[in-house]
Amino acid sequence: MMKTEIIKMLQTHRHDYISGEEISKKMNVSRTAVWKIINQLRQEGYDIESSPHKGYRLVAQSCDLNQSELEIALADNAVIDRVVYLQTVDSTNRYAKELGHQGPFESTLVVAETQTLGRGRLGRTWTSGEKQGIWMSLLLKPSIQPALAARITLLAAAAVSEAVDSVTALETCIKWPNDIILDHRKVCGILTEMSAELNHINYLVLGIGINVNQTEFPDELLDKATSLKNVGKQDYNRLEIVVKFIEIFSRYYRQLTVENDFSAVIDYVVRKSATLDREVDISSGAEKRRVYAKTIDGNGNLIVINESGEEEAVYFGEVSVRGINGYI
Ligand code: BTX
Repeated sequence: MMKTEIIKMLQTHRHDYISGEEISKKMNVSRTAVWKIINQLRQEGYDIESSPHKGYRLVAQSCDLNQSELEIALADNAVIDRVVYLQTVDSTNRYAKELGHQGPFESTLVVAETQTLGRGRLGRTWTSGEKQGIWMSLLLKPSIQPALAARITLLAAAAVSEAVDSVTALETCIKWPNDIILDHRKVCGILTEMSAELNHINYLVLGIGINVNQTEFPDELLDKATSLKNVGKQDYNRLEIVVKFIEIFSRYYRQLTVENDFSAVIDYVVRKSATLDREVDISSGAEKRRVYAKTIDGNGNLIVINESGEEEAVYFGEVSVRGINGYI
């Protein structure tokens, strides 16, 4: 995309002017077209100086989420082909599923500044305040058996936790299989949806909501939810977190789908798990049982000691797990 190319040129000439003529020649467009794009970039938050004789100069980087920065971050990415950045949408998962429904698609990252109908699992609501968090979905076609698709959820949980810790220096943990916890509260939720045949996946949508800079939550979430800012007492850069997440996610995703290697994810999840070595309640529909969570096996299943003292594997997607004291 031309806008991305121009911002890249300005970035490589950082601190120097680059003439409108040079840009227009390289891009093969008129100088008026260049001027228009420069104005769009300014609206996206880039501080670009212009001088009648010298041309344009990038004074300050836009450091928030926007289409151009996401495209630059994804330019050499081997997993994600395309990005759609939206100001508002009902749900990024719904949007990505529609792309998947329409037939052949490229792997796409959908990011929105706000969702009017953000969804959790089982039709629950996900609060997605404007610019306060990262509300995104990845539309993918993983070359794995549908029965193993839940691995992608765990993989994403590991990648979110690792990315957040690395950018913020906070310490998150993972509540198997799909929540990221900070200071005993949920800071990120993951909703995986897919369309599949018996032995192949048509598309998979991985929806991720990360609470970043909000300081207020609706009353009913006060004891369950938190944000990075609530705990770290500062604002965090959402773009940096998304870029780091994509880098780590793509590495794990290729290990799983190309090399069939899930071990790095499992190691990470076991190390950072909030669920293990304790009694937990697992519920499936109306049934609720109290078991001891022992470990996570190589396939990502939770291994528990059940009521009869026997070891049992609990599969993803079947249950919700609760600590017996409080949310985790
Ligand atoms: P979940 O069903 O595990 O969690 C939903 C529950 O979490 C809600 O019922 C509520 O109690 C609580 N909750 C709601 N909003 C928040 C919040 N902002 N922070 C913490 N807790 C909250 C988890 O479902 C999966 C959530 C996925 C959200 C992403 S955002 C991008 C994508 N698009 C979309 O519509 N959903 C996903």
